[in-house]
Amino acid sequence: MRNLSKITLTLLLLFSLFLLPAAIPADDNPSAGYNNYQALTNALKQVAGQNTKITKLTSIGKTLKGRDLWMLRVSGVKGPSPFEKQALLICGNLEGDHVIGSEVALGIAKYLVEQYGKDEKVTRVLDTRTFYIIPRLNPDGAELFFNSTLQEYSGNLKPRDEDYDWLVDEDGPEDLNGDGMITQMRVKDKEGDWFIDDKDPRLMKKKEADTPLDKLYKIYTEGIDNDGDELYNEDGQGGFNINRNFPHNFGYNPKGLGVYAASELETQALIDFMTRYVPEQKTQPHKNICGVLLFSKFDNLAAGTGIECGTPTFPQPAGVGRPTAAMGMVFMMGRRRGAAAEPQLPPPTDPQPKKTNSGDVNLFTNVSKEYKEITDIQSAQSEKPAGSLLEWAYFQFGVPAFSANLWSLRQEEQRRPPTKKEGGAQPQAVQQTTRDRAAMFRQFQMGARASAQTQASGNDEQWLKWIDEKNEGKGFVKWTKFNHKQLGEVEIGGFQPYLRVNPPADQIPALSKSHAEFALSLASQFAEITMDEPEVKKLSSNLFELKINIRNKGKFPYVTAMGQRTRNINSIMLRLKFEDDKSMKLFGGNKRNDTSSLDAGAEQEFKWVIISPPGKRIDVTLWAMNGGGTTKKTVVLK
Ligand SMILES: [Ca+2]
Ligand SMILES: [Ca+2]
Ligand SMILES: [Ca+2]
Ligand SMILES: [Ca+2]
Repeated sequence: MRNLSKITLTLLLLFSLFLLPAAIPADDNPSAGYNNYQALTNALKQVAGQNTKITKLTSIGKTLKGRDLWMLRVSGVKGPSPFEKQALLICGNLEGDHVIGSEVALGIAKYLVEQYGKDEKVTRVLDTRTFYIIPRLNPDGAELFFNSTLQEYSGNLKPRDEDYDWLVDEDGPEDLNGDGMITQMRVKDKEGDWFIDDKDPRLMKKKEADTPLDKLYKIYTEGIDNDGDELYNEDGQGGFNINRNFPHNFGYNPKGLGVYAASELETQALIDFMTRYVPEQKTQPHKNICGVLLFSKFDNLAAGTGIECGTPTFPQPAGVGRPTAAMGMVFMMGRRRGAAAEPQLPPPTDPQPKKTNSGDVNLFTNVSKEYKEITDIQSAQSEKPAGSLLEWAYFQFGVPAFSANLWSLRQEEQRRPPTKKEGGAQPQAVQQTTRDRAAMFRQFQMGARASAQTQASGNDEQWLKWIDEKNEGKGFVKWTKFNHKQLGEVEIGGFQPYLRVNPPADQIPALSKSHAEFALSLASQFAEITMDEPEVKKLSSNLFELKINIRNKGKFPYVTAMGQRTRNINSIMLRLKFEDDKSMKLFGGNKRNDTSSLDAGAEQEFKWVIISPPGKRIDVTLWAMNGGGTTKKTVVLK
């Protein structure tokens, strides 16, 4: 009996050891140094509490799992109200796995609050501008980054039937080798599309016409076929990538069940925040947003300029014969593996604008140039967006919209002389760490030849090079044989989840600082509509001419060319109010004049002839919701 219980205990112990997920060493865990939802919430409350005169933390909505979508408003104490100042919306982490976006947005918020009243530029910009910072628009999806088993995934975890079999979330991936990560399985299969690279056995390459059949492999996400439909891990924890859910260039599929543009709570909350009408205020309080800065897997600052829409395609379920690096890849336009055939062509008569309006090209080009100067990020990887906030903000909301990828293989120009210590990297805002990964990364950036044009498999090669040369060989799970109960002998291996999406946390301070500087510069360029001192000319004893010049002192037009096309405009209004309507009359013209836009540096002259006894007063009001709010002046006719 004693022996038996000993054996049972040993067996139990062994069994429990087997069941325990092998946690990744803390040092190598990609989420080390990142904030999970609770930590982010605390951090935002702390930043807001540092200076309550200039901050306001509110929740713009809740996710399906009840998490708040935090929005921190930062606006200086001077100048007009936060609702009247031209505003920059900063939004990150729409793709669940792109957690770096939320960290940099948080870093910007910290920088603004800490430097207000200390740094001259921060103070000046905050006294004339408002920042709406929404660091994490997909907190449910982001929480996966902090799980004990790592799986790269972009969606928001809303249960969804991804393979249209009327079952929901019935076949997710499994960590078969117990290393705490969902990676890939490769299996010899004559019908496969992949073969092992001759030079690097880690690397899988797309088959060529002359590849021998016995060298071909199929690639699956790690796991078993739970529902016996011969598809592997085709329907795991569900949801939709918020950055593909916006109502412009949305990728629909007639078979799609229950997914439509702005179907997700997070998408709705953001659109509502930007456009909602508040009856008590008789206004749309956030229509003062003059530009959007997004942190996402798309990049139109270093990877290119302007916005060119991609072909909207509905995500296909993962499964047999379909090469996906992980379930998340299905949703990750930016990082889909391989030049997989994309049979869907854009509908020939799609009425949606898909390219930067020619009238706005210069604006985008100038901002990209400035971004590269400020951040020293000279290139980035990006695919073309479809259904992203980037597109909706520009093509529908009508404001300039920018997105920075923050972390991808880059090719840096060596513009500054190399420093001894870093052998070519420039140190400006880079934090020194014991291993100085930032410097190593920068060196790699200079050597890498990756670009948006590179094939996905080419990127894999570059990432392996980065792992070997700059990351101490860490980041790739070596292919190892595994006896799969359904597929027979397979090998499990591949890139560690999140490696190619989020940088090591020691990059966050430098990225935050450079992007805070860029955000400040971007916001300071918004249109500023001002009025010159009104000029009164006496034409006769009771006839006066009033002349008022309004001008745009900003570097951006009051309304983009795209905004004029979509008519999402708050026109510039100039209005006269007479002291005495009985004795004062307009000789032609109108008391209220509306102008739809004013180019950067442009001015417009308004003239009235007024019949009035001398000495009468006129109140002049200039109102420009996206140009600095209300300006009032009083004129005396004499
Ligand atoms: Ca299903
Ligand atoms: Ca695994
Ligand atoms: Ca299945
Ligand atoms: Ca499975």
